Amino acid sequence: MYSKRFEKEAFKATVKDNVKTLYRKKIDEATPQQIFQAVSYAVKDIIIDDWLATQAEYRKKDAKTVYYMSMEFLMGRALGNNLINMTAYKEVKEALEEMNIDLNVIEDEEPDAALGNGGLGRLAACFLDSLATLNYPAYGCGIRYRYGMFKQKIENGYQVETPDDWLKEGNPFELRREEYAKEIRFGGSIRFEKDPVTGKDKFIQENYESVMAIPYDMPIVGYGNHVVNTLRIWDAQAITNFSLESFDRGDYHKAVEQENLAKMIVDVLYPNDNHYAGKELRLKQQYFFISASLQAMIEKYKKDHDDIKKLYEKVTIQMNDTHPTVAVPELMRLLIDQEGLSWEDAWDVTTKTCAYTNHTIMSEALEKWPIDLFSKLLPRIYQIVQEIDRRFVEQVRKQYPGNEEKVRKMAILRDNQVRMAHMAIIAGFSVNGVAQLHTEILKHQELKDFYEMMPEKFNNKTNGITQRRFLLHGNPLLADWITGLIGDGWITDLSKIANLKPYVNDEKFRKEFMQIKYQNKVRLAKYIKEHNGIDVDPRSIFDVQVKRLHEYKRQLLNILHIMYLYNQIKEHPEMSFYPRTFIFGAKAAAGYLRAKETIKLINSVADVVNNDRSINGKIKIVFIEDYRVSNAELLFAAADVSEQISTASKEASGTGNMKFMLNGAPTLGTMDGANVEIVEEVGKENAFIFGLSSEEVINYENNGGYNPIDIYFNDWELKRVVDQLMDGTYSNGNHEMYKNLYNSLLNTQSTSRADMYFILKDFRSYAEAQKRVEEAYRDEQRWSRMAMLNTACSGKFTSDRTIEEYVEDIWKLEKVYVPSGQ
Ligand code: 26Q
Repeated sequence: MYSKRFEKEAFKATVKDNVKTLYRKKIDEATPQQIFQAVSYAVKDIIIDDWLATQAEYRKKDAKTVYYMSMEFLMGRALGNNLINMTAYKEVKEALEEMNIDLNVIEDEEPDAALGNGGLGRLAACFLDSLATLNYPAYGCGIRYRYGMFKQKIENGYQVETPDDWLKEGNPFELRREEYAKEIRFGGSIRFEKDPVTGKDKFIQENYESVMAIPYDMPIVGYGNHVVNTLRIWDAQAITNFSLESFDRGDYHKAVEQENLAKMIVDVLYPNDNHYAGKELRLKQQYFFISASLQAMIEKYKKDHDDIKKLYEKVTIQMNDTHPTVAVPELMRLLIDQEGLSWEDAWDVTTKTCAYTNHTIMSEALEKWPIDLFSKLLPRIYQIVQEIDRRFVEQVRKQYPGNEEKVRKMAILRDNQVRMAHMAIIAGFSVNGVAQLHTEILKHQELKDFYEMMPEKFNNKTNGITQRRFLLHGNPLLADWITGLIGDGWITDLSKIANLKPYVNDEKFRKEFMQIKYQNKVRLAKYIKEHNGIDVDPRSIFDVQVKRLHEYKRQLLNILHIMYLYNQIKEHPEMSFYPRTFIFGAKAAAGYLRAKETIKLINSVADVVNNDRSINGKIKIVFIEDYRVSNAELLFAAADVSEQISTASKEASGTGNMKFMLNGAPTLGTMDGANVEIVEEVGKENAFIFGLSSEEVINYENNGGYNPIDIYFNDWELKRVVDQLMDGTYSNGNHEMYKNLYNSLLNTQSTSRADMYFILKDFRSYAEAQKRVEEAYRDEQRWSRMAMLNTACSGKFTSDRTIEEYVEDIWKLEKVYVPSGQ
């Protein structure tokens, strides 16, 4: 497709040229980083033509556009992915080989764009890939954090966070677009005036602070279709002429303050996953990128349309969780104060434009801003929220006369807080959960009252992942093999991967499948040797749990079980045991004590077990430092077992589970989130399911929890493991090191229930499921069938399917076909 532009000699010449103009060097003198830059600029140069052509075509077709608003885009690396989607990866690899350059080495020079925490941010990235691939006009709108997700170092077994200076060497794929800068205002007060001419109310913000928002655009390349969409992330800059003015007036202080405000706002991503922290700066970030994005959106719309009341015909806004929900009152403000619409007309437009996705039911993740903080920072926005709330409460009272309980439960403003989820639901025309089970829990538990009042808004959109990154790029051996058998249609239509099913019955193909898995395990073993200095045997079972560290995800259950296995092997050296490599990767939020203690525990157990010669290497434990998108690709490809062991009802969907499945790793998990649908697709005989159901968990919770003490005293092996947290076995005799973990399991502290996440309750069931894993793995025929069936049944879990459902049910977009830009 792009083969003309990637005519080898021409491409090689461009790379050489770039090295010369950028660094005044010959190619053989250039560092790998310099070659990365030179190659990336050569690639960007080609992308630009299609980028122009795409945007021109969208404008010509006057196509409806989705604005995907998200505080997080966990993009990972761009170079390899762009080459993949331009269908030029192999040609470029060859071209570089002829210059004695290894593309994989060059790819490793690129820092991950880690502008997100975990699932929610990576989902946004997968959605952008699918939107472009499916020919849909779309913008991703977010923040250009100066520092992304922190880099994790493990020192003495503890997590140490260091800043992620991802822009240090420059980002070759971004485009700064100064000319689209927007002013954003914070604080001050609102003066009310009647316009003498029109007689309309006017709201004038005074004594505010302001910053300029400068957009940086990143190309989002569709797979083999010449579509290039845009991820627009905003940087902040002080308003220079304003500072000068202040300086002239002797207000030097104010000028410096504005400079600082600008620096602060986009400085760093909040590294909390599934946890709300009511920090003023976070609200500033939210309003900053939302106001800028909406101003740009309206400006663009008005270029070609003159009736702002029909805005919703040409744009739709998807809010990625509540983080961008200030879009609701901000859109109202722009429509009323700037565009002169009445409240009713503005409300009509806003409620036809905004839609909301919920990603969690964890109460500690719900965004509730103190009114005091909110109204001071966003005085005009707060007035609008008050009016939205007033009208909504009026409606509730009308529909449920005398039922003040409903008002108390459903209002936006209550107990001196602004409840963002309520605002999103009230103003959104669509409210969706991210897996079937999650959506059902929303409808019948968490958001019951809203569901009863407005059932038509609620819908499910089960998450998905992009097979372009997580199979085609991350697992080239398997990708090529699949293409050899069933053709390459799966790359843009993953339902076709079901065509592998007939081959599952043929031992020859199962052997080949497992041979590829083995090679990927060798590749990972090499990475582990380089990064951890640990020798792992690629013939052992690679059992992988990689995800953010959170109590509800229960890494603690996994490591406690490993401690239990180790005790057993020590006690019965003769017992049969299939060698296992337990692999963890996880970042803990910087202030999350129990999460950090869990990381230390994993590393301490690893130290003891890995160095115990007496167990003959039957168990190895590896903690992958700095788990991120780029090394995740290696891990999924090499995994035998996918650990998805959250407390049922707590994991909204999970998306790592899908990446493992696609790469042929059966799920060991609870009936939670999208695991339920994975089992539905692959059959429960091809997964290892254990533990309480979500109903049972919710039942216990509604009745004050359960008592772990009985379990503790009635299961001596489990008791021994729990006691080992306190007896110094894994802490060189220090009895304090894991006391927070110990207490979380057993102590009935006044602040929270003991074992809130049902770890002891589910322990035996988990251990039995692990036994079944071992048994299944020993039977090569059976295991290879299970593994291959997982890949063959993963068709549903492509983000392409998810996006088509969003388009059909919520966004109502039309596909736009783009001629090549060359
Ligand atoms: C909120 C306020 C202040 C600071 C931070 C936050 C914050 C940040 C990130 C709250 C939540 C998040 C991230 C949530 C998240 O990643 N949720 C995951 O979303 C995935 C995609 O839908 C699901 O698959 C996961 O189950 C869900 O946990």
